[in-house]
Amino acid sequence: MKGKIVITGATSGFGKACAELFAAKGWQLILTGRRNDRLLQLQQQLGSCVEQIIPLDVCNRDEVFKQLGSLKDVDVLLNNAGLALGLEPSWQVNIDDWEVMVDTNIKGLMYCTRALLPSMVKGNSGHIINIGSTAGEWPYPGGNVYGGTKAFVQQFSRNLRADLLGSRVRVTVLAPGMAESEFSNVRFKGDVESAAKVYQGAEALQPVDIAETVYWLVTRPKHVNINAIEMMSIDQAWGPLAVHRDND
Ligand code: NDP
Ligand code: 8X3
Repeated sequence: MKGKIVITGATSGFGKACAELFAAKGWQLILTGRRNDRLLQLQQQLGSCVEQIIPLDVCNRDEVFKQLGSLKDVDVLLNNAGLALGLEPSWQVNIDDWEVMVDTNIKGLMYCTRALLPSMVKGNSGHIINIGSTAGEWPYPGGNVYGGTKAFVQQFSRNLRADLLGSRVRVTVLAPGMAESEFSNVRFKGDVESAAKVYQGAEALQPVDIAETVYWLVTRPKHVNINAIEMMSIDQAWGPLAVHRDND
């Protein structure tokens, strides 16, 4: 056995790709997500590598502490569960969507971290990898609270490092740009046409690209902490700052 990884949001996209890659590399997996049917499918697919599946909503604080707080000998916590909802300007947005993003991307990530960190500190070993986003660094119209939650993930990761100095517990924030997963289906609430348009004509990052990067991160020598990685598809880059002109 190479190590033990807990993956939040393993039922799709990056989390699922990580589960598949880490299983292929001989790791033990603890897989979580809300959709139990998908967890069961993954368990069947990956066999004995899956130590445990835990149907879990990361927003449910008591459940997170109950389910993750008692786990032992975890080498890696991949805080991946997250979502964007909507792309409307902030004055038109559904406030419930904002709350769900805060509850999931910020509070859920906090709960999972706080639940698992004591045993890592006690064992003086472990690695927390937080999935941020380019949206946490680079603003765009409609990114409002989603980008804000990912900026939290970035700064929280750095602050964890500051707290953990003197221990051998590592922390990394991994911030991908546009990647093809169920992310846009969720963002556009099942509007598959709008979701498909996000990736049309461009070669987006694929979940396996993120999984390979996560694997690289955890296989660095133990004295090496990669603080942050930002990665994008070759077909994505920054544009000029926007300027409103009266005659627009
Ligand atoms: P997917 O929609 O494919 O996967 C999201 C995962 O998060 C699912 O497994 C889902 O599981 C889980 N999840 C969502 N809400 C909850 C919750 N309340 N409790 C537990 N699990 C939850 O998208 P991605 O794989 O693309 O997204 C993974 C992460 O990467 C997210 O944090 C996202 O913000 C981030 N990201 C995505 C990018 C992209 O372009 N795709 C780029 C940069 C970052 P279930 O529904 O079963 O609970
Ligand atoms: C997902 C990437 O650009 O849709 O975090 O916000 S983006």
